[in-house]
Amino acid sequence: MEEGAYGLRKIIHVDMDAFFASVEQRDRPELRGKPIAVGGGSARGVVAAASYEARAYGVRSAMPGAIAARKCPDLIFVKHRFDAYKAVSEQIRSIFFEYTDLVEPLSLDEAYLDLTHNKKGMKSATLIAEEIRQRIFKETRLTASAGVSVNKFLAKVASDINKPNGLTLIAPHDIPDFIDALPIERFFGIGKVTAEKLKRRNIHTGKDLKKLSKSALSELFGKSGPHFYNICRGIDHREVKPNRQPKSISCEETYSNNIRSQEECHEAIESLARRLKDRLEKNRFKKRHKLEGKTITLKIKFADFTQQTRSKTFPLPIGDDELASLGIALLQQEQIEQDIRLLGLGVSKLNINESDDPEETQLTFEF
Ligand code: DCP
Ligand code: CA
Ligand code: CA
Repeated sequence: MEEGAYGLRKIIHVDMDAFFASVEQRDRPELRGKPIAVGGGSARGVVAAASYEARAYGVRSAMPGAIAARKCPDLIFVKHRFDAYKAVSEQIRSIFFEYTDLVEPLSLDEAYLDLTHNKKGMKSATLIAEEIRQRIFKETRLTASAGVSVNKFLAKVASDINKPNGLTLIAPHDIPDFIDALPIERFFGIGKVTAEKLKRRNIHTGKDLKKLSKSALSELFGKSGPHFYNICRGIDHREVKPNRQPKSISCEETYSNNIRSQEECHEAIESLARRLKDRLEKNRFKKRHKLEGKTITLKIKFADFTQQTRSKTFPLPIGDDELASLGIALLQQEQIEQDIRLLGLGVSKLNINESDDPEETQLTFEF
C-alpha cells in the first residue's frame, strides 16, 4: 500500500462468516445448505445467528424466533454450543498472532490486526489477509471475510463488503470516492435511530456527512462528534490495542514513616484492601467481566529492605469484602520481627476467562 495523507499503517479486520451458524453446519453435515438459526428456538428466544440460507428469507440475528419462523417456515432451530465457538475463536486468534502481536479481538469471531510491522516481514497486507483467510479455512473448515486499509474504520467497513468469504482492499487513492459513496448505515457506530435522524436532514452518504460542521456533528453524536468528523474524511488514528489480560491485580504503598504497631499494620492493610477493591471494580466495568481472584498475596518489605511474600489460594474466588481480613490473616501467619516500610496486597489466579467476551455479555436473550 502506498504512503499518503492517511498515514503508513496497514490494518486488517477479519470477521468469520455467519459464525455460530457455520460452526453448526460444519459439525452437523445434515444442516449444510439448509436455513438454520442458532438460538431463538424457545418461547421467548431470539436468533443469535442465521445461516446464509436463512438470511435469504430475511432471518437476522436478534430477531425473535417466532418472527423468524414466520419468515422462513422451514427454518431449523439449533441450540448454541458456546464451547465449540470459543475453540474456533482460539484457533483463529493463534493464527493472527503468527503475523503480529497487535491483535485486538472485538468479539469471538473478529479482530483488528496491525500488520505495519508484521512478524513475517511481508509488505502486502492484502497478501497476508488472503493467507490468513486460507489458513483459517484449512484449520477450521470455516470461511472468514477480511478488509484491508490504512485504519480501523476503513478496514472494518471493508470486511463487510465482499461477505461471505471475501476480501476487500480500500487503497489510499480510493478512500475519498469510497467514503463519499458510502451509505451512512455502513458507518460503524451509526445505528438505525441516528441513520433515520440523518436521513430526515437529507444526509444519506459519507459525502453528505462531510458537509456537517464540527458542532453539528457533536450535537448529533455527542462526544463521538469529532470521531465522525474525522472518519468521513478517511481519518482514524485509533490504535490497534491488544487487550492483554492482567495476570494479577495489586496495590502497594511505601510508608513515609515505617510501620511499627499491629494496629497500624491492620489499618494499612484495610486501606490497601479498599484500593484493591476499587481497582477490581474499575477493571470489571472496563472489561465487563466478573474479575475475582482465587489467590491473595501480601507483600512485606522490612526496614532492612528484605522482602517477603505470603499467599494463600482458595478453591473459590475471593469476594471483595474478604480482602482485608484475609490480608490481615496473612500478616498474622508469622511473627513480624522488624519495622515495615512497604506493604502490598494483590489477587491473582483471576477468573478472567470465564466471561471476558463482549459476545457473551451481549447475549442477553435466551437460546
Ligand atoms: N451474535 C449474537 N447476538 C447478536 C449478534 C451476533 O449472539 N445480536 C453472535 C452470533 C454470531 C456471532 O455472534 O454468529 C458473530 O456475529 P456477527 O455479527 O459477526 O454475525 P455473523 O458472524 O453471524 O454473520 P456475518 O457473516 O454477517 O458476520
Ligand atoms: Ca461474523
Ligand atoms: Ca463479528
